[in-house]
Parts: sequence; structure tokens; C-alpha cells
Amino acid sequence: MNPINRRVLTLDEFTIQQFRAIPNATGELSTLLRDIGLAAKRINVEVNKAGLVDILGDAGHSNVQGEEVKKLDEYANTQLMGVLRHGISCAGISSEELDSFVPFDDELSRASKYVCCFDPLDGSSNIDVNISIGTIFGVYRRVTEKGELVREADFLQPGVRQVAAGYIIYGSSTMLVYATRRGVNGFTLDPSIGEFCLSHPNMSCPEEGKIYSVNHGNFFQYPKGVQHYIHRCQAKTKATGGPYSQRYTGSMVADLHRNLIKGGLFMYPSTQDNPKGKLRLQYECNPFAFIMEVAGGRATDGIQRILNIQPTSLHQRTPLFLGSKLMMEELEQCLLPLS
Ligand code: AHM
Repeated sequence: MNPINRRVLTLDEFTIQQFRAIPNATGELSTLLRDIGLAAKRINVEVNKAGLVDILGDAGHSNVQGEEVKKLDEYANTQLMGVLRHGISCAGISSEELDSFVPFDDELSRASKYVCCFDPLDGSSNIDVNISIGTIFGVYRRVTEKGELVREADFLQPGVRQVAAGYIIYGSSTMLVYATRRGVNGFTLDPSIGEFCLSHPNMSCPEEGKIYSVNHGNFFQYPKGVQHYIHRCQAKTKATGGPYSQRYTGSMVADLHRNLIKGGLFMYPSTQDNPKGKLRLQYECNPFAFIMEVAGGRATDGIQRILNIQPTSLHQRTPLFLGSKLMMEELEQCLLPLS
């Protein structure tokens, strides 16, 4: 066996190095990110076994050993909540899986400065067909005083106040990507040592891309401007920067991870059936909007910057458009109200 390559930084080493360089940093954020990395490794183990559910037992029923098989999204939620509750940097969480936020009521947690909003397992309808799924998270500095129990106001902050945001993609390899204002960095899980290793330093989204990602099945329900933009994408030729490709898995972590690396534009617009779109502001849109902006791209709801939206409820939905800067500019032209 080859010796471990010491030039490769692990997630822990990297975050500690990053935050050491910031005057007055307490290390709490790096601890919190390490905790999320730990939960991700546990979730990854179960996600990798998902295809065995049929022979080991259905979720909600007992498996052959007589143990209850938990639904994967519930499992992921419990893991994330568990590591953050028992860690020392998080004062409370809110999750797409839970109706309300959860304050952590012990001395260390009450004294912590961060809260975390997460979608523990996004795209979980794809599990049965073995398509990549993911975990999405955003971290905010609490607005209540340290020592108090966190309140809803701590979770209803606009996305621009995130101090870090990231996702884990359980794909052909498992990656954790996170952004702070200093940059976006990606870590690939090396299963042989059980560590996330820095594999994608300083990620940036190409200004121009050739991929658009949208659910075409809803086309006739989209606003006219969106339909117009989709037509423009379809009409691209070599002479106009095309041809474009349409790529949409129905798993936003997979679609956005690809578009972040290759350049592209992802849309989940409003539809006649769902005028506010489908995706959740605090659990899906804000973290990706933050990552995309730090990477040089843009994110809007069609009118305003996603990160400026003041949330009014924990599970609020919003239309979402995000991606490469120049593609977003062309889209915005199409969305302008006709004069
Ligand atoms: P989920 O919260 O039920 O997992 O749904 C979220 C997913 C996103 O990952 C994806 O982009 C979107 O729903 C796909 O929705 P649709 O099938 O309507 O296109």
C-alpha cells in the first residue's frame, strides 16, 4: 500500500488553516464544518447501501435481522441533528424534514454563535433509481444573544447573512463542497482512509456555459419570459455560442454540481400549479445562491437576488434561477416585463 500523500489536505486541516489566518477567529466554524463532514460520512455509508433495501427490508419495516429500517431522509436528518447537537458550535438547527426549528438546550450549545439550516437528503425520490442525491446546508451567525435559547428570528435571516454554505453529493464519488466569503472548495471522500480530501480548490463557475437545466414537462405552465428563454436556448447555434444541451436529473445537487463545474443555468420557475415554485428558500435556494455567487455566478427569483429575500416562514418556497453570469444576463433580458 502506498503511504498517504501528505501534500493532500484533509477537510479538517484545510478549514483549520483557513480560519487560523482570520484574526479573532475562534475555530467554531471549522468545528461545525467538521461535524457536518462526520455526518456526511455516516449518511454516505447508508446511501451506498440503498440498493440493498429490497433484500434487507423496506424502509419503515424490519430487516432480516429484525431491526427497523429507517427511511434514508429521516436517517440523514437524525445524523446531522445529532452531530450538531453534540458538537460545540451550533446553537440550533432547522431542517426541511422538521416542521419547526430545534434549539439545543445545553450550556455549550447555548453559548455557540451559529445556527444551521439544512435539507438532509435532497432529491430523495431518486434513491430508488440510483441517481446522485445530496445534503445541502447554510450556516448563519445567530441574532439572539449567546446564552439564550435560539428563536425563529435566528433562522429567518436573508441568505446574504450566511457565513458558510455547502452541499454533499453522494455520486460516483462522494464530495463535500463548501463556500465562505473567501472562496469555494471541494473535497472528495477517500474511502480508503475515510477522509474528505481537498480535490477542487478555489472552484469558480465559468462565466459562460452551454447547459440549461429545467423540467421541460412543465413548459406550458412557465411564465412567458421563461418560455422565451428556453426557446432561445434551443435555437442556439455555433454562431450564437451554442449549441446548448439540456441536462436535468431532478436532483438539484447533481444538476448544480455539474453546472458549477462546467458552467450552465439551472431553473425552477413558478408554474400555474405552484406560483411560488417548488424549492425551499432556506434549505435549498439560499445555500446554492451563496455558493454560486462566491463562485462568480448569479442567483435570482426572476426579479430580485435570492440572497436579499427576507424569509417570513421557515419552509417558504421561491422560484429559482441560478448559474453562469452571462447566461443569467441573457435570461434576465427575457424576463424583463414587456413595455
Ligand atoms: P425533494 O425535496 O422532494 O427531494 O425535491 C427537491 C428536488 C430537487 O432536487 C429537484 O431539482 C427538484 O425537486 C425536481 O423537481 P421536479 O421533479 O418537479 O422537476
